[in-house]
Amino acid sequence: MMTTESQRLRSARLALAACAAAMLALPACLVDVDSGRVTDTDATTATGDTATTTGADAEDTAEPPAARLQAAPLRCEFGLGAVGTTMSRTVSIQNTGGVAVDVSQATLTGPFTLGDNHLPRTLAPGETLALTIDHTPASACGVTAGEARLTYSPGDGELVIPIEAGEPSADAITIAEGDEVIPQTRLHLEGRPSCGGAVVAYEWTVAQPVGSTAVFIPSATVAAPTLEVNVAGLYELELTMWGEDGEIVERVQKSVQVTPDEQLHVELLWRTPADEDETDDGPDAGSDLDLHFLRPGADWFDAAGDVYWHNAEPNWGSIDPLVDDDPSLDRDDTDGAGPENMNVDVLADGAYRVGVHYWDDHGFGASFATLRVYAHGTLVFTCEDVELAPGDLWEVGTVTMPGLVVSGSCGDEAITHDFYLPPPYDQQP
Ligand SMILES: [Ca+2]
Ligand SMILES: [Ca+2]
Ligand SMILES: [Ca+2]
Ligand SMILES: [Ca+2]
Repeated sequence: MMTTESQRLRSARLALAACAAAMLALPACLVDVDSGRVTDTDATTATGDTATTTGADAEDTAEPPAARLQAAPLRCEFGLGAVGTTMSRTVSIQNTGGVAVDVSQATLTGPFTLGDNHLPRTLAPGETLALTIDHTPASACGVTAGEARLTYSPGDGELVIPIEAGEPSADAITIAEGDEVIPQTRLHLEGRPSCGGAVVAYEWTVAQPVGSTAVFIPSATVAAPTLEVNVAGLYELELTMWGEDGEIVERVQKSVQVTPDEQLHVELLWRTPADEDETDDGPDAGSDLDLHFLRPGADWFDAAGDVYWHNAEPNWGSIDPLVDDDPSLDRDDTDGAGPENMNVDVLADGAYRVGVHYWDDHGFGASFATLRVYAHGTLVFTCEDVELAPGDLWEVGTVTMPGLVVSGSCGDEAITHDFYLPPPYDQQP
């Protein structure tokens, strides 16, 4: 839920930035208030585009003409200013409805004041009012926000214009490991207001790559949690810090790009619908799927030629430890969700096989596996949500050298049910 909220906020921010840019290029541009962040709570029903109609035309329609105001730009942005120096911004308010509108008052929240706006005032259809808003920065960093709320009649109308000043500072979040890391990095995060000030509550959220189930340790409400990023892709962090009076001291976003640095990175993730918490751990906390990677000619569960949980770091190719030709299963997960991943830097020529075996469901039933293959950090092969029952072996495909050519199948024909386990695994209860 937090993730969704965070994504929503981010997309709204992007949309507003685009709008502000458009306004700069075309100052006369008016945007329909119904489609933007500015809300028009006009109680009457508009009968169509009445922006240029007059009161006389409106008599021809069955419904009374709508009272309607539009703001341009949709949002009042101050940006960064000198501490103690007052800045002014003007928002153009136009009567785009079919009748005269009485603008009774404007109320502001946040550290913003109205300029000399001569309210109340009556606007004829098409007429424009320049609303001036002032702001005197008290701090050189962080973002402060508020809104201007105009009330008008007829129709108990209300027009809300968001106001924002300052610039967010990404410095409010520090990440000891940096913002470009490899999978399986435990990030050590710390939040501290870039302007100083007391913080009494923290809330971290993260938008994760699909399938990733990383959680903040010990919780998402401390100043300095850790987060283990195991899945390749973009993790988008957001931190909100509150002060003693319940006000937001600072809200800041920062992204971390997780990119495999080996020649070949094979990643297995899964979800198990019957498992209500796929992030907990313990011997029976979740389902256990396994990634397998076979060298040319090897069989599944072949102790020397199959890289899997029982043979996580074999010595392939040269016996010289300085030659980087040994694959490794860098993460085995036994309690739901994964990921598991296999990495190798140098592969001899031949066809290597990739497989997924459903070892034990621990009572949770069917799972849906996602397998991704990265070559030199770039995603080159994906199968999403392949349904597997306990005992199934999914022969995903092959990686052929030279050329690192990946091919495979996400379909049922690639799955062997009740796969025969060679000794000693056939003794599994
Ligand atoms: Ca679980
Ligand atoms: Ca496993
Ligand atoms: Ca070797
Ligand atoms: Ca797990």
